[in-house]
Amino acid sequence: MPRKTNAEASVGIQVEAVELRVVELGLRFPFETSFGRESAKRCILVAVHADGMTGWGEVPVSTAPLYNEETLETAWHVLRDFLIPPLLQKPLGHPRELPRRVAHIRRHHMAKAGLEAALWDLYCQRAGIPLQEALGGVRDRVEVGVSLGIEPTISDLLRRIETFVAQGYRRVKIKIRPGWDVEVVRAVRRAFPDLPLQVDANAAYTLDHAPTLQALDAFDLLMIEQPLGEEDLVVHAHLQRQLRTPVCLDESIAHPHDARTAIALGSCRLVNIKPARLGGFTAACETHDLCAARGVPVWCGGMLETGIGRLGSLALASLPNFQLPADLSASDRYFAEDLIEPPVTLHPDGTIPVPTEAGIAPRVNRRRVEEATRCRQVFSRRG
Ligand code: OSB
Ligand code: MG
Repeated sequence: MPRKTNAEASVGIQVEAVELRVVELGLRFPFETSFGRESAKRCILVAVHADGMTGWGEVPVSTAPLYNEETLETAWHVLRDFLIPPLLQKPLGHPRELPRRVAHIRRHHMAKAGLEAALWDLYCQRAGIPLQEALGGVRDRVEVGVSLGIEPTISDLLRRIETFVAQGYRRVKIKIRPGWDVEVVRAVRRAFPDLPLQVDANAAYTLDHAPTLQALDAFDLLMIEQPLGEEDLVVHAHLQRQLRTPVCLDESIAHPHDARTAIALGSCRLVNIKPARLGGFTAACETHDLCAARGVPVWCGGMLETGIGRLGSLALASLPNFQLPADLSASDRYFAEDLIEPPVTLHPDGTIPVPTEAGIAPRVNRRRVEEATRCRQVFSRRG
C-alpha cells in the first residue's frame, strides 16, 4: 500500500540525549483481567532530545510479566544498555530505520516501540506534519469502544456498561475467564440487546473449554479475543473452525509474520494491532498492510496507555484497514488527570478526533509529567 512520504527527504536525526522516566498515575477504576488486577498505572516514558526539540514515547509495560514477557525493569534495562547506546552513536535517517538498527536485540518489543514512538514524534515536529500523515492515515476521527475489566458482580458490570453507553461509547468489550463468561455475557446481552459487544479472554482458556466458547456463539458477539494460549496458533485454528463468532488474536501477534501465519492457518478472522506489542508503528503499519492485502480487518487495541501513547495509537487507527472500533477511550475513562493537554475526549457519536498537531509533544503537559515521575535518568552522547 502506498504511504505518504512528505518531507521524507529530510536529513538524519542525531539524537543528543535520551531521558527515561517511570511515571505513576492512579487509575480511576481498578482494571481486572484474567491475569490480574491493576489499580495504578505505571509505565516508562521516553523523551528523545535532538536539535532543541523533544520527542515523546511511551513503553506501556506493567510491573509483572503477565500480558507479555516484559516488565518495567526489563524495558528499562534493555533501553539503557542496548537500545539507547547505538542511537546516540550514529544518526538515523528516518524513524522507520530504528527496527533494523536494533534488530539484533531479540524481542523486547514494548521497549523498542517506546523509543520508536519518540523518534516519530521528533520526525513529525521537524517536518511540521501530524503523525497521522507520517503513517498514512486517512480518517479524521476514529470509532472507539470501551474495554471493561472483570467486576465483583454482574450487576456492577451492568451499571458500568450503562454509564459508558450513556457517555456515547458505541461498542463494549468485556473481559472473560473460566467462571466469568457465559452467564455474564447472557446478562449483558439481555440488558443491551443491540449493543455491539465483544469479549477478551487474555489467553485464559484451552481447547477443553470449546463447549463454553461455543455457547458464546448465541450472543451475536463481534469477536472473541485471544481465547487460547499465545503460542497456540494451530489450536486457535481448530477452535475457529468450531465457532461462528470470529476469533481475534492479540497476544499471539507479536510480529507481522505472526499475522501472516495466523491468517494462513485460519487461526483468526480479525487482528488486534497494538503498536507496543508489535515493536512500534513501523511493524504495526506492516501488519496492517499485510492483513489488508489478505482481506482481514484489523482494529487498534490499547494497554491503558497515558495520553502520550494513546495519541499515537489514534493516529495509527486512522489507517484504512482499521475497520472495527478501537480500545482507545477518553482520558477520563482511565485517569483523573492525563499527561496531555487538552485531554482525549469522546464525541457523543462514539468517535475521538485524530490529533492534528505536528507530533505528540505539543500536547504533552510537562507539569503533569513531572508530578507523575517516580524516577528518571538521562543518557547523553558525551557522558
Ligand atoms: O488484552 O487488550 C488487552 C489492557 C491491558 C493489557 C491488555 C489489554 C488491555 C485492555 C485495555 O483491554 C484496553 C484499553 O487501553 O482501554
Ligand atoms: Mg486483548
